[in-house]
Amino acid sequence: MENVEIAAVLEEVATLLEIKGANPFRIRAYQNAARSVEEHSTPLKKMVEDGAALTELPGIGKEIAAHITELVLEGRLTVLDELTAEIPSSLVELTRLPGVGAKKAKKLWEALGVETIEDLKTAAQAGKVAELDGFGEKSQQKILKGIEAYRRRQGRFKIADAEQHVEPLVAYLRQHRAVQRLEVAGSYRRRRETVGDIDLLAITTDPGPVMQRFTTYPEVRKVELAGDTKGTVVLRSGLQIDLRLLPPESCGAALQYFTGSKEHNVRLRKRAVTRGLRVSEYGVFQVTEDEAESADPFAGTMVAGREEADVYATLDLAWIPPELREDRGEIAAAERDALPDLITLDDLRGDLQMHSTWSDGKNSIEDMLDACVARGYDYFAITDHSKALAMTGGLDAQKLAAQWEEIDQIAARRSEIRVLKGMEVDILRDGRLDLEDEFLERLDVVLVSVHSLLDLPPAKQTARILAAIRHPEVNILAHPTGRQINRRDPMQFDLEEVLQCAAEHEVIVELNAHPDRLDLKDSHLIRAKELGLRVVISTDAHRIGDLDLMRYGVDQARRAWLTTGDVVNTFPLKRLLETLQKR
Ligand code: DGT
Ligand code: CA
Ligand code: CA
Ligand code: ZN
Repeated sequence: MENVEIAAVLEEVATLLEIKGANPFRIRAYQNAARSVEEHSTPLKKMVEDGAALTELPGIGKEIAAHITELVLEGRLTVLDELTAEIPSSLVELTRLPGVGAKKAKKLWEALGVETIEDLKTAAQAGKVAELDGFGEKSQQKILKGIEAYRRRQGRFKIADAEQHVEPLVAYLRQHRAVQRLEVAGSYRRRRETVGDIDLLAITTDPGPVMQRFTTYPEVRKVELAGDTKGTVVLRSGLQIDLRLLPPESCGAALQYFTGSKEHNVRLRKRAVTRGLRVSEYGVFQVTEDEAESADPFAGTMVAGREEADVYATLDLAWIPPELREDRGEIAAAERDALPDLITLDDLRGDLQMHSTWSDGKNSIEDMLDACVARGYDYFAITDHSKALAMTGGLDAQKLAAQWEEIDQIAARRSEIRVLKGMEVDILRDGRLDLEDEFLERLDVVLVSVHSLLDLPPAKQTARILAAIRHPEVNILAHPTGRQINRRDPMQFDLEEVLQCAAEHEVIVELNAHPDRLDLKDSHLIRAKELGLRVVISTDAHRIGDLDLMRYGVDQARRAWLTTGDVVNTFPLKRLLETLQKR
């Protein structure tokens, strides 16, 4: 159990006591203890295990020390259990809404039976909140607005959306003379598909003016915290930004620590302890037993801190690419010097899914060709929709044949790149394909995908997809789960069975690089690789600019440990064509 988790439990007890109407001194004691625990740099869990006196910490008396010990050793807390037997613990969340304190939460619960945010929304929409003593129409509206904003905050930003806000902020901060270095850490640096918040790191010997510049950034809507070493703001977009200020000698250690993931860091720290080292955001320190428990984060002898690679090196590990830092075996691999040689954007030689004006794309085939040449590709595939997608102007066999004539003409003039004839063929309800076999046979690359009836019963959906990928002409299963991040859940079907069948029939699975899709996602790709499947990273471009989305796909591929050998569009043309020529 981490210090932050202990602090959160103490905070929860404080809020429940407040709702209950307990003695204010008692409430304050829990709040102070929570803050003290959160700020303490040694894990309290370790202190408990070593029998150290928790009462040495500021704000921690005998009673709360006993609670922390119980929490660490038992994983539960009697006083919390007693409180939640009386008061629903979901009321704590209610108090995070603007205008709802402990007293009001209690009133809403007692008078209207409101226990959750959802209950509160229903009651407010029915006008019941306005009727309560001490609320009124105005505060009812405020609550409804607050719920909306809270929900939005809970939501995670897609990485591409976050970039829109992060890049200008980073540029703005780097302009400041006191900023020696500025890096983005957290899930953003690990290139997760969505981010909860942004963790910035500024290296400076003059923190005051840097914090000042941060909090006065024009896009800031709210300053949550502006301390000496840490600041938090919420931008107008709703994106929360944490900024930490550190001295140059801690730069690498801070970058390591705040990049996470938390699970990765926990494993790393365990490794450090067995070597008599203490790893924190300030550095790696050789410590005696006493120093290991010291409240001074610089206790002991500093053995690393300035460079991130040194943090790993002092733990006898190779530097680990951020995308791998999810505690999925990367530390064991780094120990054996067996980290994968991850794919990079430069490794890609082509793009195998894009649309043109023949269906719903915005650019002509030749425009797309120019754009692919500009990106240094050796080949690309035009893969317009088939006729079942009527709204996209999907092509029937006759139109497809006409498209081939155009492709042949262009190819005759433009030998600098190879245009592959492809199609994104719809998988019909019963698993048949939306194009006749004699045309499928003549395509260079056949993609199949589900665009309709995404909510078939799982067994039917699975059978439908299996039937399609068993077709001997099929090369690629495009955007296999159909999800759209933060918008549409993946289809319900047996992905494992589909992956196994794809492996058996030499069907390549797509990693759709569009940041709204990223489908398959990292964990699925890891499984695909285990099953010996090949992957293709494609942009699904509908206009020239979309071709640049490739990098999001590469990020996701790196998170899945993929190398060039796993990804077919890193292959030279000849090898790619052989791979597409099944059987
Ligand atoms: P997010 O923001 O939900 O997308 O995910 P992260 O990974 O960016 O998480 P965040 O912002 O809460 O924290 C940033 C990094 O700081 C995290 O990846 C690792 C580090 N960190 C935060 N809390 C703890 C902690 O309690 N223990 C350890 N070891 N590291 C932590
Ligand atoms: Ca974060
Ligand atoms: Ca954060
Ligand atoms: Zn599609």
